[in-house]
Amino acid sequence: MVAIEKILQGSPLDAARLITLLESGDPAGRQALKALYPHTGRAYRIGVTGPAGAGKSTLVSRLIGGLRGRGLTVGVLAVDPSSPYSGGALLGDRIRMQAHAADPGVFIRSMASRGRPGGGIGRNVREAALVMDAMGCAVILIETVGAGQGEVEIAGCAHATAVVSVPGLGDEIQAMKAGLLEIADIYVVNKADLPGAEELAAMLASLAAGRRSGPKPPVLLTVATANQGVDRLVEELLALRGALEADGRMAARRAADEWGLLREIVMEMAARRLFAESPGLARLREELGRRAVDPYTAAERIVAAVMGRPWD
Ligand SMILES: Nc1nc2c(ncn2[C@@H]2O[C@H](COP(=O)(O)OP(=O)(O)OP(=O)(O)O)[C@@H](O)[C@H]2O)c(=O)[nH]1
Ligand SMILES: [Mg+2]
Repeated sequence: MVAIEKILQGSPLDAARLITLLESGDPAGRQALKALYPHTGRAYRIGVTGPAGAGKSTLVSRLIGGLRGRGLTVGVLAVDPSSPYSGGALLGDRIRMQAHAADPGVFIRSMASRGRPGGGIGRNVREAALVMDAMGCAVILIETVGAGQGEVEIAGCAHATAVVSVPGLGDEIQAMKAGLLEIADIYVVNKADLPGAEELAAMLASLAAGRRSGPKPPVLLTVATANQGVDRLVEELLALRGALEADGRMAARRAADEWGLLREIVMEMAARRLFAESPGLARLREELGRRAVDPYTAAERIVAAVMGRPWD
């Protein structure tokens, strides 16, 4: 049994259990989310994304400090983390560990995007975010690495996206331009203590100025290790929330996110149903093995049988 009441009271243990259940695709997890759903819809989800080693985790640890300092509870979802978190700090950072380790206002969860049965990473991220929302996290930080399609998919689960880049990654910035930079609401140049930060910031500012639609993303410089520029970033992220709410983008993004989750649930349910073992399916597999039928005709037969009508 999933302890709904305990999750609503913010129990990290019960929330973690439910997220594990949801990751495994257990129907009990879905039942629990039905009960929790009316208690969700309040959290502000912020994607923090960028190339490996850009300092995202260090920055997220600092953001936790800044948000907690403003009395906000924080959830963190780290997708494919290479350095583990503990209680609001990167493992190994003793001072910050002491600061957040016992803080009940911080909930952290890691998640692997590869090798997961029955569903894309988008659904897992969205469901974990819903659980954190229900347990009372006011802000949810979603850390993802890279510059590929997966990150754009995860960014679709966030209400706002901060794209982190660092000086000295010429080629990666080029690669990021296409996808990630387009979805950024805020550009962060981290490791601003290193040479080339100003040039990178200028390049991003000109990129922002060239955007065809929507507000131009601000460019902020940070030194996460020294906690510099982080307070300004927190202010910008919170101000952004107000701006998104005021001009209707928040409502549109929430709606798109809900629709994205629904699509993923339907796909998963349909896939299960389509491939549920049956004598007909076994027969078809046998026919396919003998090349008595081609895969296209076989696929049409499965879909037609399950959906109750021929497929076009
Ligand atoms: N010089 C400098 N180093 C930094 C800064 N921020 C982070 N680092 C260092 O950069 C390294 C990577 O930091 P992480 O926070 O683990 O980076 P990440 O982007 O989360 O890395 P992945 O999760 O592996 O993609 C660590 O050694 C940090 O101490 C910064 O502002 N300046
Ligand atoms: Mg990291």
